[in-house]
Amino acid sequence: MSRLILALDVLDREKAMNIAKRVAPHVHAIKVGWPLVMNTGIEVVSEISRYAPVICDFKVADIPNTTRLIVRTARENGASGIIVHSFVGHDSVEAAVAEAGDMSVYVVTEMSHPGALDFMQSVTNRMIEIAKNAGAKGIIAPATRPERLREIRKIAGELEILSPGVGAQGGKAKDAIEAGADYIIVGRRIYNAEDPEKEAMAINKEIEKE
Ligand code: BMP
Repeated sequence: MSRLILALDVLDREKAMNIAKRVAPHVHAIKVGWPLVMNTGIEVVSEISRYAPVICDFKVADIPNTTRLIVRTARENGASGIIVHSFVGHDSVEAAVAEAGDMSVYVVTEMSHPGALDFMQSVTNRMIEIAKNAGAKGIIAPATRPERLREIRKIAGELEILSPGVGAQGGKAKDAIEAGADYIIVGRRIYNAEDPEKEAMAINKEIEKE
C-alpha cells in the first residue's frame, strides 16, 4: 500500500483528470485544494474520487458554524478527508470532526515553508493537543524539517502524520518517512514531471527502500 499522497495543484480540468487517472493506482489519496477547485468547480472532487480517495485541502480557518458548512459541502461531494487549521481554536476543530461523519479530519500543526517559523512553530504542540482532543484522524507536519517531524511524532500519539514539502520544497521522501511521517504529500515533483505516473512509482520505490 502506497504512503504517497498526490497534491493535484493544476488549474486545468482535463490535465487534472488525466494525471488523476494515471497516478491513482500508485497513491494512497489525492489532495485537491483551492487552485483546482476554484478553476473547475467543486464537482471535481466527486469526479476524482472515482479514481482515488480525495482529501479536500480547504485549510478551513473559521468559526464553528462556517467550518461545519464547508466540511458538509466537502462530504456531500464525495471527499474522504478534509484539512483544517487549528490556530482558530478547539471549538472550530471539534465542529469539523462532528460534521465530518466518515470523513477524516487532518489538522495543520506546523507548515513546511520558512514562514511557519514566524508564529506557527511556537504553538505546534498546543495545536497537536487540540487535534488529539477533538478526535482528528491526523495532522500535517513538515517534510522540510525532519528533526521537527521526529519531535512531533513523539507527541502525536495515534494521530497519522501527513507530511508535505518533499520535492519542490527540498524535503526528501525517505527522510520524512524515517522521521515518522505516515504519508508524504507531493505535488510539483509529480504533476510537473514528464511522466507523472513514473515519478509517483519512483517515489514509492524510494520509500519502500526504507
Ligand atoms: P509541492 O510538493 O508542489 O510543494 O506541494 C505541496 C502541497 O502541500 C501543496 O498543495 C501545498 O499547499 C501543501 N502544503 C504544504 O506544502 N505545506 C504545508 O505545510 C501544508 C500544505 O498543505
